[in-house]
Amino acid sequence: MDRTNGLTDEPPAAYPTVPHRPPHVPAEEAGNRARAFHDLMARRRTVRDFSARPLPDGVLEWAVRTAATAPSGANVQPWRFVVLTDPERRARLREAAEAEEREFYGRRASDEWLAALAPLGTDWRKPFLETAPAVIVVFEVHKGPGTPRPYYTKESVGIAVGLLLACLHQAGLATLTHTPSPMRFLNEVCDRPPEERPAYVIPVGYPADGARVPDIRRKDLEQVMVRL
Ligand code: IYR
Repeated sequence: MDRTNGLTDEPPAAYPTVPHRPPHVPAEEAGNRARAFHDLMARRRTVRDFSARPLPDGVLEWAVRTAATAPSGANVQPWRFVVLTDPERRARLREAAEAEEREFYGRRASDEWLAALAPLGTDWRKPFLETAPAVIVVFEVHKGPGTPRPYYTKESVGIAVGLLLACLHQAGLATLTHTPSPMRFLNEVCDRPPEERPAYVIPVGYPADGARVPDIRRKDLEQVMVRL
């Protein structure tokens, strides 16, 4: 029987089932566990100043494995995580990204968009693409030779990236969710085929000593949750 896990054009007729083994959390502990996770995640911040301190062995691999546990449409798992650590490759990435960003900030972005970004102080310069010890470029994998048609691709990849950021954060690392636009240059920089569409560029590393972040606030629960 074909047991290819939906990764080819020939899906299996039906998956066999196995008992579900969720982690056991006593009901009286659930609130504490949820709150502890919140307190950890609330300290995650997008960082733009990275140190060159190397990453501990194995963390990137565990983070990508974690991301790859995300739910996906029809279990197609339509993601590719390209991990760039080679300095020469990251220099190419920076050069190409900055060329796009110069166009974005100088020409393409509307005044409204630039005004929305102004409080963050971002500009076309992307030194973090070289200073961070690793950059993960996340691709959506669309239908191509040897890859099946995915469903809910953006949703699936977005959830995977959420898990990736959460895993890296709880390992003590900082990330930046960078979105150069347009992104097609990333196929060439990362040697990926056209059915793979770049979606996120994520520098990973330790924050620089004394790194500062904007004093932004998250919305209150009442602003984001509606009870019916
Ligand atoms: N991609 C550009 C611009 C940018 C857009 C948004 I929306 C941000 O939240 C931050 C930056 C850049 O990376 O600078």
